[in-house]
Amino acid sequence: MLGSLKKYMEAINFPSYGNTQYRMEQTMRWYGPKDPVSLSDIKQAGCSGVVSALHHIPNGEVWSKEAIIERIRLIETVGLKWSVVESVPVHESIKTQSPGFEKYIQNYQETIKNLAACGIKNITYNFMPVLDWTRTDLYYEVADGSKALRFEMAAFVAFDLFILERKDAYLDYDAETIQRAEARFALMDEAEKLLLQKNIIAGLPGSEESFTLQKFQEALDAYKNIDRNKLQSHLIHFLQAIIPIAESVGVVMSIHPDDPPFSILGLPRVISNANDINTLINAVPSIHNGLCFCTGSFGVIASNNLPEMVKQFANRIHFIHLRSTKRNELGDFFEDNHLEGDVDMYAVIKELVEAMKARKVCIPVRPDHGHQMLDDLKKHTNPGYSAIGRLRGLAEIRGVELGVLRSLK
Ligand code: CS2
Ligand code: MN
Repeated sequence: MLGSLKKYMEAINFPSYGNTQYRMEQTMRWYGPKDPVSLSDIKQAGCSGVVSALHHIPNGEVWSKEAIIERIRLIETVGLKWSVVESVPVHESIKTQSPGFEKYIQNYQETIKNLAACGIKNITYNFMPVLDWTRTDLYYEVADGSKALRFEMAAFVAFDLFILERKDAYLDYDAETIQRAEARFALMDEAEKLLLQKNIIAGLPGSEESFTLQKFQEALDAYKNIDRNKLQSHLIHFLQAIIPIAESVGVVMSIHPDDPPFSILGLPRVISNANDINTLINAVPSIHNGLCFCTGSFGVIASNNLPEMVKQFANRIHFIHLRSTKRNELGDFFEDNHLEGDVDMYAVIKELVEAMKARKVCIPVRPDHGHQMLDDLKKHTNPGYSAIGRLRGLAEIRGVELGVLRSLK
């Protein structure tokens, strides 16, 4: 990894300031050949690597070496590197431990071995029940006219209570929240209701699942008897099965935090704060049991002190997602510009720079989402994954990193 990064830095003639050989490895997510953002766009954004996954392989199946090599070839043809796999999805049966789940764990182990055999050694996954990341609004217009992703609590609760009509959902909310949801729902026309439903259950980019309302309810039902402790024990069981394999083939595994980092639709959450991370580390201490440090996800909870968390888990952050959210007292949040919002990006990057220096590694980073802006607004884009918004985010992040590095000289 270091070798190719060094070559890249020589190629772009990056001057050496003190410890600058340990910089973040700049990447963007690439969804594969159908992604409207091309590999050469990503290269021009200044990236040396991409984050990719074989989305066409059904969730739970083994990724063959042939399929992996095909993807490597595509990426390397333009002079980029496949830095991180995001994600090898964890099949729902592993999360619920329903009959036959052992087979899916074996398949996961095979995929880890196949990726390692092809030289891909950094894998991200998440352990969110049913849904990957969740938003209510994919085109929320911010003050400058660009569009951002947003989670609006009243709309979300309205979906839960009045569209999904989940049994016992009322028990999860206080009277004020229910009232706000009623008022919000009363304002929605049919088109808005449909769009809201689609945004929540039809699968955002990167999610491997997409549902109809009925199938969605069935998926939720699978968690009827699974509380937080149980889900946590299923995660630990999974880690105990895959981390020794990852270790034996030199792969680092990184769990992505819950997004949003609180319970939704009565589903349990197990990776939302430092305590949750500690539980996993105590159960499976190997350094291969790592973390994808997503500031946008952790940052939604005010009590998560992000720079402190970087310091605390510095040894096992193998992948970084940088993005900032802006929350309010109602539980809403939207994705702000990377250097604005609630995340103290300077302090986070400073800690990351320290961590890389101490560990003598370059950790891959991606601007996790960006606004739809400028020409992006006229194009079909994957919400959160347009070229220009992420380009802006990455440019700002790398500027902050350079400033930190120079100041440490
Ligand atoms: C999302 C997710 O916030 C995010 O990073 O884009 O798709 C995320 O990549 C996955 O949950 C990680 O497994
Ligand atoms: Mn993320």
